[in-house]
Amino acid sequence: MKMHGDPEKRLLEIPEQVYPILPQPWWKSTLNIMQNNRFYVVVLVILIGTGITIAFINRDTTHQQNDITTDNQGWIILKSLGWNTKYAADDQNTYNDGIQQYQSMNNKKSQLHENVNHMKYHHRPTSDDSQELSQRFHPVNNHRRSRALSQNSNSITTTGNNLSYQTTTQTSTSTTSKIATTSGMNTTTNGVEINLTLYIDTIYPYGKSNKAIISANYSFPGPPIEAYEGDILVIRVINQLDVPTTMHWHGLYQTTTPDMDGAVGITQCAIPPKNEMIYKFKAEPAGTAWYHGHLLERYTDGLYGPLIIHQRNEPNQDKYDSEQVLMVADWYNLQAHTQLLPWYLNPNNTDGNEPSPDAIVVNGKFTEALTISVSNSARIRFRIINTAAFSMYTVSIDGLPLHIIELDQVDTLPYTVNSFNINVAQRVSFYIDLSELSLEYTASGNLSTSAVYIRFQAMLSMYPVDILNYIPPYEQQRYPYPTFFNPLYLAILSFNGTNSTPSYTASSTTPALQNTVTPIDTNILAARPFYQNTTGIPNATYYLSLVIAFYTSANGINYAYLNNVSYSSDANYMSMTPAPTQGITSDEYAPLLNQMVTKSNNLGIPSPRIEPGSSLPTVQSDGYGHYLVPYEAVVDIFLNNTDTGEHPFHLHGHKFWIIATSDYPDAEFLYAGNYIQRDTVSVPALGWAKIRYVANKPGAWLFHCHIEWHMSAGLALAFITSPQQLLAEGYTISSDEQKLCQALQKFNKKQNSK
Ligand SMILES: [Cu+2]
Repeated sequence: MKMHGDPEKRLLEIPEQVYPILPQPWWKSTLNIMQNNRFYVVVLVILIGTGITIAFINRDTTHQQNDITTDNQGWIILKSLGWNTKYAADDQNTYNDGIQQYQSMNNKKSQLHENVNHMKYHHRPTSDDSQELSQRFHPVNNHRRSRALSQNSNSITTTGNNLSYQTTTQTSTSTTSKIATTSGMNTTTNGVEINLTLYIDTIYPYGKSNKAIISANYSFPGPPIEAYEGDILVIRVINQLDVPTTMHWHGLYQTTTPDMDGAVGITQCAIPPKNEMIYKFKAEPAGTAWYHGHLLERYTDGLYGPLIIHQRNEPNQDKYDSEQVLMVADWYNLQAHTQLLPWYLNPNNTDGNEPSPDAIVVNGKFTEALTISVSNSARIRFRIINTAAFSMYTVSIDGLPLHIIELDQVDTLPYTVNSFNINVAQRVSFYIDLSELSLEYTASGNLSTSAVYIRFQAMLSMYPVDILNYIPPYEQQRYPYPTFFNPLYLAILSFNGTNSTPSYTASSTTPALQNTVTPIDTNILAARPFYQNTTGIPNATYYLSLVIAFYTSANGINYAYLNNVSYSSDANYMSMTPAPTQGITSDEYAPLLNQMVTKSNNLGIPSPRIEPGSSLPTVQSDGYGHYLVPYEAVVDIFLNNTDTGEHPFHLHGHKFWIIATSDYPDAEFLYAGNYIQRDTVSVPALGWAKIRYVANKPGAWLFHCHIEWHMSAGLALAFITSPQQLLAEGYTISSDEQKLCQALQKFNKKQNSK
C-alpha cells in the first residue's frame, strides 16, 4: 500500500463516453409497449411535450451546469411509462400485494424535477413471510395504484402507518398532474428497482451559499429508498458527475453479495463518469439505513439519502401511527475534495484542524426552514440519521419525551430520554406521543402553542476553533473558516396541520423535562435490544487491539493512524496497474475483493497468533492495514483512542455488539450476554470501546472512522475474511465488475495522458 503523500487530486474533466450508459436495448421494449398501448403513447407524447415545455420555461441562471437536458428527462419519463404500461399489461393476473406511493422529496424548481423525485414505492405487508423469496414478491396491482394517482393528482399520499419524508415546508403551487415515475416492483427481479442518476446541481438551498451540490435524480438529499426486509433491491447508479464515484449502502449486510458494498478499492472499481453500475442486493436487516457516496468525500457535498427497510411486523408498531425521516448533516460552503481537503491535509495545518462546517442542514433545509406537520397523527416515529461529515449532535423536542426504539437497524425496548447524542453515521429511531406534551406547552400550563421546536445542537467541543467567538476579522486568517455557523439548529414540529410556528422564543438550551432519564452515552448502551438472544452471545475466539492516533508524518502532514498505519484506498481512483502476484495491495490496484479471488493463497498476511497480554489469538495484518480474519471467527476489537476527539467507527456488512466503552465500563457486566448491537460505535475521546463481531461473511470489509476528514487522513483498515471460504461459496468476479474496471482503466489512462 502506498502511504499518504499526495492528498491533492485533480478535479477531472468530463471525458467522452467510455462505456455505454444504457447497454440494454431499452428502446426496443418501449417500442413494443407503444404498439400495444396506444393510449399510453398519446399520454406519453403529451407528457414529453409538457415536460420539454416546462423544462424550457424553468431554465434559469442557477442551472447553468449540467442542467436537465430533454434527452435525459425524456429518457426517464419514457422509462417510467414503459414500466407503468408493463404493469398495466399484467393486470389480468391475480395479485396479492399492492404498492403504495408516497409524496416525498424536495419541491424542486420545475415540475420535471419533481417528476424525477417521486420514486418511492412501498410494498404492502403480507401475512405470509415464510414463503420462499421468489414467491414473496408479487407483481404490482396497477389498478390500485392508478386510482390512487388519479384521486390525488397533485399529492400522492397513503394512509396508515407510512413514512413521510419531509424535506421542505414549501408546497407546490403547480396544478399540473405529477407523473408516476420509476420503478417500484419489477416482475423479473422480484424486488424494488430504482435509478439513481448523480448530477452536479446548483440549487443553492441556502442564500448565503452558492456551492454546487451533488444530487441524486436532482434531489438533495437523495430520494428515499424503501423496501421490505428480504426484498431484492436493484439500484442503477448512473454517474453524471465529473469524477468517478460509488455508492455504499450503509448498514446493509450484503450477505453473499460482498461486491455490492460500494467501497472503492475494497469491493469494486469506481464508476467512471458517464458510466453506471447496477447494485443488486437483499434488503436486510430491517431498520433505518442510508446510502452515500464512498469516494472523494462526495457525501460531504450532498451525495446521501435514506434507505428505510420495513418489517412486515414492526416490533414497536403499536406505539406510533406515522413516520418521519430527519437527516442531519454539516453544510460546508466549499467543495470537500478540491477545496477543504487540500487545506486539511497540508503541512500548514500541523495541528490537523478539521474544516469546521458553515451550517447545519436537516433534510437539506437550513435552520428554521423545515416544518414537520403532523395533523393526522399524535404518535410519530422519527428516524434520525446523522449524515454529517464531521459533527455530532444532541437531539431533543421541546416538551416531549423521546422513546427510543431503534439504534442502527437494531430494535430496542422503548427507552425514554429527554435528549440523546448521535455521532456521524449513527441512526436513532424514537417515537413521541403528543398527549405527553409537557404542561408548560399546553393550554392548561403557562404557554399554549400548536408547535414546538425540534432541536439539533452541535457539540461545540469537537470543533478545532472556538466557533462562537470566531468572528471576523480573524486573528489568524485560517482558511477555510466558518462564516455563519450557528450550533443550534431548529426545526418546527407543527401539530395542527397549518404549518404553525411555536408561540414561544427558542431558548439556547434544551428545556428540562420531568420523568425522563438523561442519556448515559452516545452509544446509548443502556437501551436494551428488543429481541434478546436466549443463548446469549458467542464468546470471543480472536482478539484485535487497535490504537487510534494522529501525528505528523515525514512530509509534514498530520495523518491518522490505526496501529501506526495510515490507510489509503482511493488515491488516483486506483490506476489499475497489474497488481503484484504476492501480497494483497490496495490504493493503486484492483479491488481487494478481486485480489482475494486471483491470489487467495498469496495474500501475504500472517495467520492469527497468541500475543503477550491476550489469551486469544490475535488477528494479524500485513503491515498495510489488511487484517486476515478466519471464517466465523468471533473477534473482540479493543479500540484505544489516544486522540482528544471522539471517533465514530463503522464496520461494513456487519453489526457488532458494543460490550462497553470508557464512558460506561460497567455495561460489560450489567448487560453480559445481552449487549446492544450497532454498526457504528462512538469511541470516546482519550477513551476506549470494546466491540465483538462474528466474521460470518467472506469478503473484504472496511472498518473506519466515519468522519470524512479522518477517513481521508487514513483512519481505516480492511478486514479480509477468508478468501478460501469466498471461493468455496462459488464467488467469482462478475463480468459487470470486469467491464467497470476496464472502463475505469480507460478513464484513468485518458486522464493521465492529458
Ligand atoms: Cu474520526
